[in-house]
Amino acid sequence: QPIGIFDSGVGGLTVAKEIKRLLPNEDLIYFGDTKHLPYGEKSREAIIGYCLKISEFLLEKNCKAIVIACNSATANALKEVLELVDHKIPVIDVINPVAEKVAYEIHNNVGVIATKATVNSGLYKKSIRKHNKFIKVDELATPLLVPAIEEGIRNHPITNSIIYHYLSNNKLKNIETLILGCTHYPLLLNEIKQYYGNRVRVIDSPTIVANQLKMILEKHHLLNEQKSKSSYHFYLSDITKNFEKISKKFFGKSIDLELKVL
Ligand code: DGN
Repeated sequence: QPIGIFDSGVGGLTVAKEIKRLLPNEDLIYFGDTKHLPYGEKSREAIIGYCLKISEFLLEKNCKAIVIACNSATANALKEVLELVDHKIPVIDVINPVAEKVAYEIHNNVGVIATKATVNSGLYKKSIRKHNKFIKVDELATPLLVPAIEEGIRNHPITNSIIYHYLSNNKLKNIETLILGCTHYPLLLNEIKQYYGNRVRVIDSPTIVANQLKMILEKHHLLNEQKSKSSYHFYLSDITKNFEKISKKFFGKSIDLELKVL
């Protein structure tokens, strides 16, 4: 049985890539809702509607676990996806495992950059402070980053200016730890690290999420122990050039991309 992973576009590939590395025997189905991108600008109701349709599709595909590889989807539709799935299979999100780890391991000021949909939900702050009331968490919406990444504008003065514009914001002035609260952002990790140098530690969210998935699969005896050639299947609600490019870079040239409008 495959693991189902979804995001609005290429962002979830940063999580899928880590899952592939950590769990090389597993088959993966990835759904990129490129037709409805960016989720970060959509209403809560719209995001819930997209996430429920995708989750139904992944259940039909007989997935043994679902990874919501999108912060905007987690922040707005986690409860609804959990209700739909109704404990039939595990659901892993990208906010709670990261928030929990940060709450226990970090003792300084934490900044979160994310889409508007995620920042408006306040879920990072709530989840971190549920475990650690003393941590200071500042969240900043950085909405121009996703369109730049989806346009494939990386390693470029335009993205560096956008990064400078956001990271120099007063809200993030005193942080010592940064959470990339959008699964697209690790694609700009080098540029973000360059801005900070050694001053700020950037949390490696995709690795935390992949480890959490592994732990949950182990707990439910769902890990695929046999060494076989794994299959990776990609469904997209709109096939875009940038998705083709990035998915091939992460998963190799021979992957299938299939159009699937839900
Ligand atoms: N990758 C998504 C996230 O983690 O929030 C959002 C991308 C988007 O659609 N704005």
